[in-house]
Amino acid sequence: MDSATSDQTSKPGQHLAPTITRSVKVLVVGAFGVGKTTLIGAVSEIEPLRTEEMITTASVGVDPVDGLQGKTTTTVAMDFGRVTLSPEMALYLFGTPGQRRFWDLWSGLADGAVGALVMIDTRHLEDSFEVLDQLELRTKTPFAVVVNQFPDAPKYPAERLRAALDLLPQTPIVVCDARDRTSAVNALITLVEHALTFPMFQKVLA
Ligand SMILES: Nc1nc2c(ncn2[C@@H]2O[C@H](COP(=O)(O)OP(=O)(O)O)[C@@H](O)[C@H]2O)c(=O)[nH]1
Ligand SMILES: [Mg+2]
Repeated sequence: MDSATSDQTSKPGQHLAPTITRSVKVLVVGAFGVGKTTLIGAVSEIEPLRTEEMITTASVGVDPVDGLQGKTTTTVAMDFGRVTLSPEMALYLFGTPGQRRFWDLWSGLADGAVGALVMIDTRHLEDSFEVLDQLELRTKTPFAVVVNQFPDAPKYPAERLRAALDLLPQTPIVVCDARDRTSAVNALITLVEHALTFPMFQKVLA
């Protein structure tokens, strides 16, 4: 994981390095407004593909915006980006909408993915219950929980979050700032290392 860890602040070029031998798919999931688009934008070496639409009056009452006063767009399909984690490995990131009306997409999107980053905002923990339930129900994907630490959000010790979210002892919990590339790349490395503990992914990732 040298290239990402040695220089996480600057993004490598647009072009995929010729040394890359493994391309793996990772999902980025989480409730509305947790920072999925922000995280993919912060890490992606290619111009992230975004499919966002202005929040219209049609989504008022459907998409909660408490605490997200600056948020004027909502992801209607998904975000896509790429990050090179080592000279050999590139991750392709698929940010998938968290709203209930998109849940049916998840199983298809999870096909072939080695893992999912589940983003959490501790101001709206209850929104994460549904996301975790649906992820477990619709996919068999290993996941890591990433707390996107907003300044006014409560800070809980990892073990309290583990209990509140009913996570297994081995599920990683990391705190990150989705706007910060180093922090977001570290969260992705944690996820890949976790996925490596699953025998079915050892061939793909090692
Ligand atoms: N303070 C702070 N704001 C953030 C952070 N991550 C995202 N935001 C803001 O929170 C809002 C929601 O983020 P967005 O990435 O659109 O969420 P998504 O719905 O999960 O894609 C945006 O206005 C971001 O600028 C963070 O780590 N800290
Ligand atoms: Mg988004």
